[in-house]
Amino acid sequence: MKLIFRFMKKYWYMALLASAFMIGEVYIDLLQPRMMAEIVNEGILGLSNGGKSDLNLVINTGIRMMLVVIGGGLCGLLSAVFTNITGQGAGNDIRKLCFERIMSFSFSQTDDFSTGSLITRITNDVTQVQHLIMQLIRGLVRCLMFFIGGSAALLSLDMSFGVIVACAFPLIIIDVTFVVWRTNPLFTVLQESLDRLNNIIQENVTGIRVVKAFVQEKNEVGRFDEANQHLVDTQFNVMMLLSYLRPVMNIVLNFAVAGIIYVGSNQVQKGAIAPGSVMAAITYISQILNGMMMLAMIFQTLSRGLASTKRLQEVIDTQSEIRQEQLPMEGDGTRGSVQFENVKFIYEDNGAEVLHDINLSITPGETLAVIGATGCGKTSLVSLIPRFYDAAEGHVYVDGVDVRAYDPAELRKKVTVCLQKAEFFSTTIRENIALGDPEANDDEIRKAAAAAQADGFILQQAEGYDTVVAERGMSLSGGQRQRIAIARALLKKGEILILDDVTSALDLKTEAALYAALNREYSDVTKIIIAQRIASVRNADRIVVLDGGTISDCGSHEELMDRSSVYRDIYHSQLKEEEAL
Ligand code: DUT
Ligand code: MG
Repeated sequence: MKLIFRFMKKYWYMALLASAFMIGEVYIDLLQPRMMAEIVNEGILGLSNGGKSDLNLVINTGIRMMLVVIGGGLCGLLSAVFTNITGQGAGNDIRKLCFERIMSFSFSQTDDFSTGSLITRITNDVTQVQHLIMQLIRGLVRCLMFFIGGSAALLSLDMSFGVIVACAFPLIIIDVTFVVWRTNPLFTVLQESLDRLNNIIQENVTGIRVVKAFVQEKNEVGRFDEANQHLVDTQFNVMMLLSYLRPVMNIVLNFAVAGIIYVGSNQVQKGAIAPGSVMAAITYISQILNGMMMLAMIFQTLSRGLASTKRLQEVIDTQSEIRQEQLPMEGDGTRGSVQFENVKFIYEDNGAEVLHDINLSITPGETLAVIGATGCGKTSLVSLIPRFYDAAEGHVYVDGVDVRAYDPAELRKKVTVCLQKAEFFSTTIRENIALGDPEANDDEIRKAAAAAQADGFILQQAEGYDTVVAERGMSLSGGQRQRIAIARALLKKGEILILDDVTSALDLKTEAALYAALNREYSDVTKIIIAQRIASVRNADRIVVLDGGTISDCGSHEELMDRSSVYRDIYHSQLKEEEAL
């Protein structure tokens, strides 16, 4: 609820207007039975005119009624407009804040929520909260007005009708309470099964190529069906419970109407009330009870909306773990140095200890290569530098300052990572490269692309730099994609450049040209290069051999050939592969 009020604050006057117009609409609805009674009592039966009907009165009142109805419609329309402004506005604000939060999440926080759940929250849950807000300012007012105003109008006709309201009221309350009580817990389940379904859809749509390549469509459809069935079952249960409402309500309503007719005709015979007023009373009782019935709908939206509010609150309350910490900011005066000090790293979501006892010092401008078997922790090691993850123990320093002391955005300006898997946005090649520096001019973009050995093939594309690439970069080959990603990283001009296995899809000649360009044009940048092939790393200043989650050795190619058996093993196995070719 806190969340809702917080976001409605900005629109309080809109909400107030919406409620005011709603009150107007209901007031007019309640006025009509009275005018109808007047037509019957005075116009037709002529009760105060000795039984002489009065056609003029019928016409006059009829016209008045029509005008009033138009006024009521206008109020209803305006109320709906202001309600929408409030609901959409607040919903939009919540969605924006959630999106900002999600953008600030660390990788492990995103893993914790799961992407599917985050998508459900920002779409479906926000919609539920919007419904809730709209119900609060419209439905609740409407229902209370019908109940209070309707009862007042009914009792003002004849106090003896009070008995009927007093009998019907508890029955409806019991009905509503029962349904609300039973459906309430189901809404959380409902959102969760929607999460699960969205996760499956998301995985399969983004991974459709793999699914098809491995002919897994049947399996995946099965997985989808299962999750979908769960959703359907839950929804069915909710609907079943809700369907108790109507019949009970109808029975109560019919009895109430019969009661009004019975009490009313007695009163008419006693001369206490006019026949037209009994007609009005029948309309009032159905208005009152329908108002109560709406209460059930409101409670339903309320519990659904509250379940969603909780889920959104979770997102909003999750402060990014990657926050600047109060640590000394004095550096050692270097520009582009990195130190690992007794670092241990664990993936929190599965508890896997990936790295331990990492001690490493990288000097500015150095080219450091990291080599090691697949899965040995190379990517994990370098992701600690831009703080994609935090070390479990020990410290990582950039320019002599603990990475935790930096504003994350500042740190990531210094450290550029070219990820193992190149991600693209569905826009032009130029803009995909310019992501590295949105202010860069064409010359700078071309220069970065040239160093990344990408300029040549980009110019060969149909529209050169303006060629639009697909989201997953599918219109390009693997090696082309990697080179565009490298160009993007080079354009950023950080102090430290991390290339995570980005040259694996390049032929040796292109790779050599890339390294030559890096040494020539980016000599002051510290380069950390992860590679699988010895050929890619042998010219690096130093090579780190990662084995069993720790640094087994570090030195130049010659030194390592001399003293590291792990390195020699890698070397010989690759040599054999080459010979075998
Ligand atoms: N791991 C996780 N969770 C993750 C990522 C990796 O538990 O989100 C595990 C898998 C692996 C280890 O950490 O056993 C190291 O993974 P990393 O990606 O660092 O290995 P790599 O050396 O970069 O492997 P590759 O050469 O295949 O890129
Ligand atoms: Mg890796």
